[in-house]
Amino acid sequence: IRDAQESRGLGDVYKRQLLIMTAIIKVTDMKPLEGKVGLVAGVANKRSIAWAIAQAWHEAGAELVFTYQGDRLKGNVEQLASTFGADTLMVPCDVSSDEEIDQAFATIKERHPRLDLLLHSIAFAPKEALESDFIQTTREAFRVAHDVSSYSLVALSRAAAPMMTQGGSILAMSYYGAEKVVPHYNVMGVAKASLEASTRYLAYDLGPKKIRVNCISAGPMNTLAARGISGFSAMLKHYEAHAPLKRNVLPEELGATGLFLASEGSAAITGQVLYVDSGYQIMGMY
Ligand code: NAD
Ligand code: 0WE
Repeated sequence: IRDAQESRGLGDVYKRQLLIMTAIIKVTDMKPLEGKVGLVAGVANKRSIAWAIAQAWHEAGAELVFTYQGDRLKGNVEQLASTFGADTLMVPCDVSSDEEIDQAFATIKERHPRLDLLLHSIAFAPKEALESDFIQTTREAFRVAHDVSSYSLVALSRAAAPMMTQGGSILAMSYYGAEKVVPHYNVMGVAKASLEASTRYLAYDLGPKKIRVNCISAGPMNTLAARGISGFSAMLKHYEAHAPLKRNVLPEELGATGLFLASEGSAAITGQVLYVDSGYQIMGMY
């Protein structure tokens, strides 16, 4: 368009039109996240929700950086992320350590001074806290659940925000247990309520910098974090029977919503929790 404006001569009408047409074709041909840089935290394996959203972001043209919890997951993440290119940056980052977060962002900043997208797809509570009654939650289990599953969003957002110099989109994963009692979800439900409230306060802080912060609240997904949770397959069956859409959610559907929340189509959406749960959350009686 600037080329077109600068071609001034009287005989240049056609040349001008041609340049405008070329610019329009270029823009309409662009993938929605072309030129964007995204940080993805929370890939453990190919079933991870983070991986589903990373694939959608990648296919939309984003360049991605991955953080992983520790050496135990390094191999998995390398195998997956290197399919996006051998030079894909992967850095260790245990979010319960301020030093690891600082170190990770220092490394990321060297390669990518600007960041546009951040995905937080991380949760942990000590196993016994998800097995006993909520009332038995220890001070330590409560602390760890909130530290890893909620505070980490604040910490990662604070590190990422100064790099989001052209605005940005921050996305975190939540679950229905944040707003209603889901037996055995226990302290994780309380931590998700904290994550969702943090999303709103972060959205308020970062709005003036054109950084949006939202949550996807996903229906139950068959991932590593769900494995070993007793009665999990019964939960999948329950959604099939009772959710309005009478089916469970597919990973690629979380990818599609993750892409929407990262793209211009959601430019005026911030501080929200978007349910991607086959409609389950609207039900009052089943
Ligand atoms: P997942 O096990 O694939 O992902 C969880 C991730 O958290 C792992 O990559 C793990 O390494 C990471 N993690 C845990 N502690 C960490 C720490 N200290 N530092 C850094 N990373 C740490 O399981 P998932 O189901 O993909 O979970 C991703 C997110 O989705 C979580 O926030 C979870 O609560 C949420 N979610 C899951 C479901 C479900 O049914 N699976 C439903 C709704 C929301
Ligand atoms: O957020 C989650 C699970 C997160 C999670 C999973 C584990 C298992 C291994 C957090 N901490 C741990 N700690 C471990 O030691 N989900 C939304 C999946 C989930 O977990 C449940 C659910 C659902 C759904 C637990 C009880 C009831 C329902």
